[in-house]
Amino acid sequence: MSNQEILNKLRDTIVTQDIKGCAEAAEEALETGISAFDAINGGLSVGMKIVGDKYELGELYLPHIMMSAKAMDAAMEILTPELEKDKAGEKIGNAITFVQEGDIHEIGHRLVSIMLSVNGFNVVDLGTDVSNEIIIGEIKKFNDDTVLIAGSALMTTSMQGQKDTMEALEKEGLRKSVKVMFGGAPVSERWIQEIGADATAKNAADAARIAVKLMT
Ligand code: HCB
Repeated sequence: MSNQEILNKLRDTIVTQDIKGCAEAAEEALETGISAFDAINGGLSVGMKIVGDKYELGELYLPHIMMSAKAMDAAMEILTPELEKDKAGEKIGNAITFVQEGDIHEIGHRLVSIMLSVNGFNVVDLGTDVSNEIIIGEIKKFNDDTVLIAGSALMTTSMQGQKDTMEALEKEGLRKSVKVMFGGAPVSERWIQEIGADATAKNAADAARIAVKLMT
């Protein structure tokens, strides 16, 4: 089987919610020499995008999406240790990652957290549904040392919380020491400018590249 066929298999097992098949395809990808990174970006993420589109068209329903997410988890369990093997030796800095309050979409957030960690960040992962009080509390633990925050929001409602985070940073006098990157499907460059954040990224690899740039 060619590399592209294996990537397609990863994609299709996400779309058809084939949890066991997805884990097997992840193993097969690694055995064939496909990097964990390519398996995620060229296979799993492509599948998840198709699932999202099908959900929007009413061709798939919530239970299907939940099963696709489980298939992604099964593959990520196999691929994550491989990503961590490529961890950069050089330490870039500290990063706090989270999903905004009210939002439990964690797949993209987890990918971003992993990619930051692999690229030299010491990552404090606060998980999903995180309030601004908790975010501010974590930032304060760094005592004015520069820290990157990388927040995700997948819904237009939770995206509003990013604006509140910016206001809280200003109010607490923390804005100067914090680099702010926000992402998630609804987040645009225009939104980033509107709320006065520093950057966004379309995927986890870009997020890591941009984060390194912001911190160096
Ligand atoms: Co969910 N859901 N969902 N969902 N869901 C979305 C997000 C909709 C767009 C689907 C739709 O209606 N078209 C929609 C939001 C609409 C809106 O507000 N505009 C939606 C809705 C409405 C809901 C519920 C309210 C449904 C309901 O209950 N009626 C509910 C919300 C619950 C809640 O959060 N309170 C819900 C639930 C679910 C699950 C649980 C079934 C499941 C999540 C499972 C999980 O995470 N464990 C789910 C999923 C999977 C999706 C879709 C299909 C895919 C999201 C995903 O994982 N994408 C999504 C449709 C879509 O996005 N097109 C749909 C794949 C990842 C890899 O992409 O964009 O998250 P990503 O991350 C990228 C990128 O954005 C960037 O890098 C990542 C990696 O490449 N990035 C960053 C992300 N964060 C970054 C941070 C940075 O600093 C920088 C870059």
